[in-house]
Amino acid sequence: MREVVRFCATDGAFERDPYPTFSTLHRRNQVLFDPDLGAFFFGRHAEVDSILRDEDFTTAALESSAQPVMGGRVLAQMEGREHHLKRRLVQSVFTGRAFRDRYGTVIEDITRRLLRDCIRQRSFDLVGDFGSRYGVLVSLAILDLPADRWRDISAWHCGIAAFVTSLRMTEEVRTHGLECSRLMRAYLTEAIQARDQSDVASPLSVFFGNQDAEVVMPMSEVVALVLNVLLAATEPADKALSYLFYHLISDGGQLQRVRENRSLLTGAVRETLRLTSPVQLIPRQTRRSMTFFGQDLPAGSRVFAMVGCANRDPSVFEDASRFNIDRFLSGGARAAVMHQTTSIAFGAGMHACVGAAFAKMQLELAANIILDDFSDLGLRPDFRLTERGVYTRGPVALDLEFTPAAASGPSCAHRGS
Ligand code: 2IO
Repeated sequence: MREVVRFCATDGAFERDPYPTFSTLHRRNQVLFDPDLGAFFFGRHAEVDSILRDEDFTTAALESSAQPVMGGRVLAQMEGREHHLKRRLVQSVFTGRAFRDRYGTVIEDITRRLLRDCIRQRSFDLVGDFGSRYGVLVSLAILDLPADRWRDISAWHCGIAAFVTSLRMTEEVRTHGLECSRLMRAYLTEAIQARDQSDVASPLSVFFGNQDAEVVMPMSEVVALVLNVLLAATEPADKALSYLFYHLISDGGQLQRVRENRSLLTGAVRETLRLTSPVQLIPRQTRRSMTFFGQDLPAGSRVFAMVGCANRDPSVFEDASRFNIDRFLSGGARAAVMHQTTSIAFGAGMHACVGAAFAKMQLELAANIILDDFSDLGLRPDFRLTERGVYTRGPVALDLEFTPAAASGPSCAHRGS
């Protein structure tokens, strides 16, 4: 038997500084149990990886934690043929050459336009002045949804995300989340009805199924799927981008290296997602009673896989709490394989994030333009990093100073790759 340690995931101390808890879990053979939530928390890399790959850990918890605001089941709740077909559909729309050709410049344009407002100031907040707008605008763009109501959509998104990611739901969060969900779904239904049906390559057309489609969804399922994509693409975007720049700037040597050799950005993005994973927890529920890594778990136990903790496990990552942009790149092909088997930022197993490639592309596109537009970037001297969230987690703000680039227009050093 291993040691079960009482834990309160929602007491504020863990949210402020989870890192001592992480390192205790790495050092000792412990599992955390939050009696208030009735949930076990596993944080070692091997445990988290097993939970996510083992089908005896189900996603049934999402029925109460997500479905009420998603208006239907999300991909992660599906199994078998339905899961296979719908996942493949989403994958086909948001990956590949055609996707990059269609949306790459759209994402770049959004980034440039938002940065223009930031450049007018001497300093700006990469989260509040840029990232939160950027996240929702890009999500709307890749779904071919109009951008004019982005402020409402951003507010509804926050209410829905708070519902999905709250560990202990207050009545206020519940009511507000359900109201945001109602407004969001009404809006999406209308926007989807008004879509350009002649654009057969649009994600919305593809979701409705072309002539010989294997999967034909009614409106309610399309709305749920669109909301699933919208939420999953928006919620982590500003968090990942601001963490990336926080790490790069805090370690100025690496910022300079990336500036001069943009191909290093891929590794920097991956390393950011490992060191500060924007999605820290993934909920599961045991299908049957079992003994898991020495821990007895009754059937129906609530379990959280601590992704962010696993990604700092020193038995897997050398110098695990250091931001090392070469971690996944040195070693060529071997490193690429290593990365897939070691960082769990996008989950693992059959429900691993279907948008992982898109997320990395989006982050790289935006980061390249930010580096182009700001010839020097620094943290404002009075800035102190404050992170918020135990489920999804990110900097509350990132106050940056800069000297505007002398040349107008982007440099082309890294283009054409
Ligand atoms: C939307 C936490 C934003 C997903 C979720 C209810 C299901 C699923 C995830 C990620 C990120 C969200 N879970 N994306 O953890 O689609």
